[in-house]
Amino acid sequence: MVYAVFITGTAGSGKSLLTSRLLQWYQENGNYAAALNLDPGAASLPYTPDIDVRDYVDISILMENYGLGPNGALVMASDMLATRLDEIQERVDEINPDYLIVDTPGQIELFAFRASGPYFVSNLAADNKAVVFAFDGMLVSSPINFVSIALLASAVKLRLKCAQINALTKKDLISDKLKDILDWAGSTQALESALSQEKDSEYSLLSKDLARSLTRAGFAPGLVAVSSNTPNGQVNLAAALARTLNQGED
Ligand SMILES: Nc1nc2c(ncn2[C@@H]2O[C@H](COP(=O)(O)OP(=O)(O)OP(=O)(O)O)[C@@H](O)[C@H]2O)c(=O)[nH]1
Ligand SMILES: [Mg+2]
Repeated sequence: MVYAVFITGTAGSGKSLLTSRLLQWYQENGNYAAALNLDPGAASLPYTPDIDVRDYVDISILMENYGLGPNGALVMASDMLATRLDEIQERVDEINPDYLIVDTPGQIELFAFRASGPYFVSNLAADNKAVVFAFDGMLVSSPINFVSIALLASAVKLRLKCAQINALTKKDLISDKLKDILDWAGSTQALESALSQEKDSEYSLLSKDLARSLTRAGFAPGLVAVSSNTPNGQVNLAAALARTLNQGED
C-alpha cells in the first residue's frame, strides 16, 4: 500500500517543516515513509528528500537558457513537472514507501492553478491520496483573513479534486487566538458573528456571504491544529490522515 500525502498551502505557511515532521512521525511509529520534494525553487529543506524535483529541473539553467527571471523560470519549471512524472513514478515504485509525503512549491498558484500540479496529483499512482492544506496560523488571525484563506483552500480543492484535510499551522505562535480560530472553523454562527463586528459593512457583507456559500457547498474547514515546533505536534494530523486514507478500505 502506498499512501500519497500532498502538503499544500500559501508561501511560508510551514509546508516543508510539516513535511519533515510528518516524515519523522511516521518513521518513529514504525511506518516506511519517504519524502518527495516538488518545489523546484527550494533553496534549502529541513529534511533530506528521497526524491527531489530539483534533480530533474534546474531553475538556474532555465533562467540562463531561456533568458527568464526567477518567476518565469519557476512557471516554466512547474509546467515541466508533468513531463517528469514517469521518472518520478519509477523512483516512487522503487522506494515503495507506506507513506509518500509530497512537499509542494511555495507558490501555490503555480502548483494548483496551472495544469501540471493537478495532472501530477491525479496521475501519480498510489493506493490512496490526500491533500493537506496549511492555513498559516499567522495569516488567519482575523475573521476576514480566515475567510480569504478558506476561499483559497476551497479553490485548491476544486483544482486538485482530492480528499483534503485543512491544517492550522504554527499553533505554538498563536496561543491567544487559537480558540477563536478553531471556533470560526467549526461553527458558521461563530464565524458570522465575528464577521458582523467588521466595521466596514461592505466587507462584512461580502465576507459573510462568501462564508455562507462555502458552508452551503459543504466546504467546512474543520481545522486540525498542528505545531512543527512541539514534539508530537503531528499526532492529530496523522490521525485525521489515517481516517481519510483508510476510507473505503477494511
Ligand atoms: N514557530 C513555528 N514556526 C514554524 C512552524 N512551521 C513553520 N515555521 C517556520 O515558518 C517558516 C516557513 O516554514 P517552511 O516550512 O519553510 O514553510 P513553506 O510553506 O515550506 O515555505 P515555502 O516553501 O517557502 O513557501 C520557517 O521559518 C519555519 O521555521 C511552526 O509550527 N511553529
Ligand atoms: Mg517549502
